Amino acid sequence: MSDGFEPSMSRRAFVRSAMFGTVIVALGGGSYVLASEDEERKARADKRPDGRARLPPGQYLLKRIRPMGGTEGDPSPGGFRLRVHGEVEQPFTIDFAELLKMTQVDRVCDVHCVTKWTALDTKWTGVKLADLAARAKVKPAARHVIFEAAAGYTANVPLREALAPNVIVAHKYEGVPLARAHGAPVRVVVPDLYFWKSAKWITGVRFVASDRPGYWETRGYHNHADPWKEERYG
Ligand SMILES: Nc1nc2c(c(=O)[nH]1)N[C@H]1C(S)=C(S)[C@@H](COP(=O)(O)O)O[C@H]1N2
Ligand SMILES: [Mo]
Repeated sequence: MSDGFEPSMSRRAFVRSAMFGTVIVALGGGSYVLASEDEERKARADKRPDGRARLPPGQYLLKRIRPMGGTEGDPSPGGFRLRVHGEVEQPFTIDFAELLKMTQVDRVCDVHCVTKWTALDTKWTGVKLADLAARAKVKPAARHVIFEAAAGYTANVPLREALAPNVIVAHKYEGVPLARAHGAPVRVVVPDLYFWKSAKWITGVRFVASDRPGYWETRGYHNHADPWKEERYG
């Protein structure tokens, strides 16, 4: 969540006009690309099919997602195991090959980071979380989903929102295998909540009856994380 590049509005405007379209290398070493003023203006005016603003309040626009760090897991597909468990009738663990045998979907969606960048039309390939839930036969008692990832990272999402058709367990970004920094070999994408809910280096999906605030939710961030309500801090 930390960010070596947090310009004030005026400084950001300066940087934007001087540097849009160019790669900026942040203090942490990750690089990212600002969208042009024109693209940002368009996004601000645009509405989603559900009527919400394309650019949620307080957000600015990047051309693509920016690596935000975190403690990486084993990036090799060969080492990948995903455990689907908790309030389910048929818990299971699948490896990378088995994940690829499930129905694959492409999703194009906007993602919004609490550090205020948004990337539009990001393309992800993977398996719907709803398909994993159906395979495990989630019990009626389940109310929340806990994403479990490398080094003990977790993120909680209400069950109803986790089962939305745009929530996927992704192994490709923009048509190519996930980069290590973005969660290789497999991450979650929950586009309609701030991006910290989208656990990288995923190891488990746990269905629970009572909520369990995760890594950032227990460190001052909002339990729900709706970008249109600016649910940034708890
Ligand atoms: N396992 C794990 N997943 C994680 C994180 C993390 O530290 N560990 N950081 C989260 C945060 S704060 C953000 S903003 C997004 C960033 O994803 P990106 O680096 O692909 O942009 O990943 C989320 N998923
Ligand atoms: Mo973040």
